[in-house]
Amino acid sequence: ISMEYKLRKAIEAQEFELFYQPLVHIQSGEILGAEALIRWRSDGKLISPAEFIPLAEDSGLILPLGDWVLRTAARQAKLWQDAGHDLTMSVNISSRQFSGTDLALTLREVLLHTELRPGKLYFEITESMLMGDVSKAETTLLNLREAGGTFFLDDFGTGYSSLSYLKRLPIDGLKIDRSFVKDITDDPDSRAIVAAIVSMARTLNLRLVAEGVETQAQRSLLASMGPIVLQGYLASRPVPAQEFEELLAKGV
Ligand code: G
Ligand code: G
Ligand code: MN
Ligand code: NA
Repeated sequence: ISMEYKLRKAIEAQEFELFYQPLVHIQSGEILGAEALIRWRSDGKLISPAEFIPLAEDSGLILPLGDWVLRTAARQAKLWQDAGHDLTMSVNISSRQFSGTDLALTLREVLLHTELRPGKLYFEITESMLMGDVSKAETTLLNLREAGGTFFLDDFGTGYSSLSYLKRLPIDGLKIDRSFVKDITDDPDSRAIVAAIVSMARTLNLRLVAEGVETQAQRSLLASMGPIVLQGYLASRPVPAQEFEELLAKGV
């Protein structure tokens, strides 16, 4: 049986779950938001999105799957909002979803139905989705922003970032790729790259998240560089919603 067939069946059988990883204030550790990360529970074991997202993209199955992710994450965000938590919710958007025509429509509908506070739903997109036809990307972003979306560039620094498109496009923030964070304490080049990103973000008025923060040393160094939101195993791995609620109750 082909993997595509299994994936199609899994969508019908609703074998997917979202895990949530906290985004925290770098000094206080207060939970500011969550990134929704999809998991496939197949015969009791969890399959990583790294194994099926590429196939879902190639086959077009990412469209129904991405739709489910957005709706499910928004519904969860609403539950947490109703429980008194003021959190952002980040959702990864794949390139086919981004360039398709339905995303703005879905977003409008989702925001209308869930009554999430404005500006709380973040879309993570990658630099590669913006390259090529920048005018088209600009139109897409403006449509989505009008529908209520906020945009972060994921894995920032690994793509072909050009200052001109960062200035031109309606992007709200950057997520510093974890490959730079990983070496930040030992490698002067990584440190210099992160410092440059921090300075550029300040100039362009972009928010910053550091991905993959695993140690206190990385956290201290990042905290000394500027206002950066922390994400990574140091705070928590991605966890099921119920465990995320325990983090909200106990702190990270
Ligand atoms: O959570 P994990 O480290 O296993 O994620 C692996 C990759 O899969 C990451 O690049 C992540 O961005 C991507 N990913 C996780 N969840 C989703 C999702 O809901 N949609 C898309 N398009 N990608 C996702
Ligand atoms: O590509 P993207 O940034 O969306 O990937 C997110 C994934 O990165 C998460 O799903 C998670 O599995 C992984 N991740 C999150 N925090 C850490 C970390 O501190 N260290 C490592 N190695 N991976 C992480
Ligand atoms: Mn992401
Ligand atoms: Na990401």
